[in-house]
Amino acid sequence: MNQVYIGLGSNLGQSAKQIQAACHSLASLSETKLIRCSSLYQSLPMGPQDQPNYVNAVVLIETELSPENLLQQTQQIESQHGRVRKSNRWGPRTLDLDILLYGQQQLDKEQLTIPHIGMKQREFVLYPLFEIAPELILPCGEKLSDLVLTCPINGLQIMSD
Ligand code: ROI
Repeated sequence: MNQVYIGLGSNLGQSAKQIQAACHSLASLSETKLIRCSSLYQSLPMGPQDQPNYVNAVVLIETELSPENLLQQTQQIESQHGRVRKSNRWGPRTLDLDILLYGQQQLDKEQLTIPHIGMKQREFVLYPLFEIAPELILPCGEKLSDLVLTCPINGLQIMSD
């Protein structure tokens, strides 16, 4: 079993519902168990500011799917949830699923880089991840708790439901 952390984000449509539905979809993947879900967080857009705030979360799954196979599955979930891939890389989206960590593996392929590029600087990844895995050590050897300490919170807020 591989422990895999996935980041979820949405800033179009009913974002909180999208994220919750995506968790259910992840839970029902073959050879996969949903282990833990963070709270939902509201975050300010990184990148162009003329887009709505985001809802973000992080989940832990255990899976036998390979990284490539899991990527296919997460992309399928994205399109089932109305994601339209646009050339505008940093634009708004109904659902974004990012494979953040796949066990201690490091992977650098055209389609897939693990650990996810940029995760170490993103408060909307680090804080939800810390909520569900406070003891985590990244494949580079850095402690998640150290990264969180040096990452500005930038308006990130836990959403109450
Ligand atoms: N900004 C926030 N706050 N949350 C995201 O999930 C997110 N995703 C993105 C970009 C456009 C980089 N900005 C984001 O892809």
